[in-house]
Amino acid sequence: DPASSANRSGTEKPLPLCQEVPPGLVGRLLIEFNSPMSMERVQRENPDVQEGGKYVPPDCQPRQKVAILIPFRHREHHLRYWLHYMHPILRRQKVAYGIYIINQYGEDTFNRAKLLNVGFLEALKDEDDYDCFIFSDVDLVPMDDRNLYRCYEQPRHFASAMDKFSFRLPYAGYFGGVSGLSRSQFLKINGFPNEYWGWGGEDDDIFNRISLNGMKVSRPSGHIGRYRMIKHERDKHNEPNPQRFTKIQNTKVTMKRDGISSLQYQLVEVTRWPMYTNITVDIGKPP
Ligand code: BGN
Repeated sequence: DPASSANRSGTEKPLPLCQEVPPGLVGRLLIEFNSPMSMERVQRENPDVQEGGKYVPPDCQPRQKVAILIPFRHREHHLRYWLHYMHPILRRQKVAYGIYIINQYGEDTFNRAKLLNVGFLEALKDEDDYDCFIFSDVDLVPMDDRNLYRCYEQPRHFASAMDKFSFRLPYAGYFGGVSGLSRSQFLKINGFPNEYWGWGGEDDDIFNRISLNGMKVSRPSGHIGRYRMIKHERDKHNEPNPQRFTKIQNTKVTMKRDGISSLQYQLVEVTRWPMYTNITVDIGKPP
């Protein structure tokens, strides 16, 4: 039982609730992607992470249980950096968490938001008591551990100051990169759209869903919401989606039918690696 610890007399004594602001945070972090990273090193430096990339604070009772979902295909090198930086940060933040890589099977057009819908259902199949879902791109690492990876009263946009946008929001309604919704916030918007194939617009559709359902995005301040993005070439099979401009005009109508309620997919494989759980899924291809 993670909520208690054995004392000397052999009886169990309940752990205190984790503090609202974790005491061991260090603030601003040096993040760089120059020297290559190995999975052996990540494992060696994170011995207290359990199989499948799960962690529970040993010294206090966490306030939330967070599933971190990463849409993925062919970015192993980014994943090693991401895990290297994120496991220690998440540990200091004192939440219970699990890391899920949602790997798109095959080489058809990429679909980020549909993969994240799959991640939501598969994480809940794995552990039915996740309170909070954080959706992160694999190439984004926070530069400050005070940017707490948990859920808030309102849907959260974490990546408010990315280096590639000169540490500012590119526009007021930007919801890309790293975001987080509680289980009830996610269900209230019928999850994410399944019909955005290729790059762009799905994050704007999610922002629209949030606003249309009477919620308001919350963000960390500009100096805490800073991120480093790993530079990379444009991916194959993820070309800008020419339909995105018209699609984001129609969220109000489409969100009712297109979402977690209409999600269809074929699970290909679930593998529990030491540092993460890999879920490979066939999500089909654009019509
Ligand atoms: C926007 C994209 C987002 C992307 C940001 C930042 C669209 C929809 C038509 C305007 N939206 O323009 O998906 O996250 O840029 O790169 O393309």
